[in-house]
Amino acid sequence: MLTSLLTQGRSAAIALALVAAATIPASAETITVTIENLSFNPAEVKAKVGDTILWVNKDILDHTATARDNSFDVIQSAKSSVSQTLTKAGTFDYYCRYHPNMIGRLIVEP
Ligand SMILES: [Cu+2]
Repeated sequence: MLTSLLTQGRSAAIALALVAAATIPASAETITVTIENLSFNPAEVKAKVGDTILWVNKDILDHTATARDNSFDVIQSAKSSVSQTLTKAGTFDYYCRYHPNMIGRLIVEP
């Protein structure tokens, strides 16, 4: 069925896309925070509960994203990525336990 729809050309494809957009609920997003040269970029992120933060550590050092209120403590090994699914709403200031002047903020809406 999909193949036959695709062969009906561009207008059918656009109609299919519009139907999909109307019927599929907004899904969780993945937001990338890159760590490079001992800083989080972007340093402030707005997200929603259910979204995922993909921490991409480009440094040759391990880092952490540690919430000041201890809500989370994500260890970011050197030259690797780690995912964190957001489960709690709030404004979370975080820092790196190894380099405490590395700071950032996650604003998580319900
Ligand atoms: Cu660090």
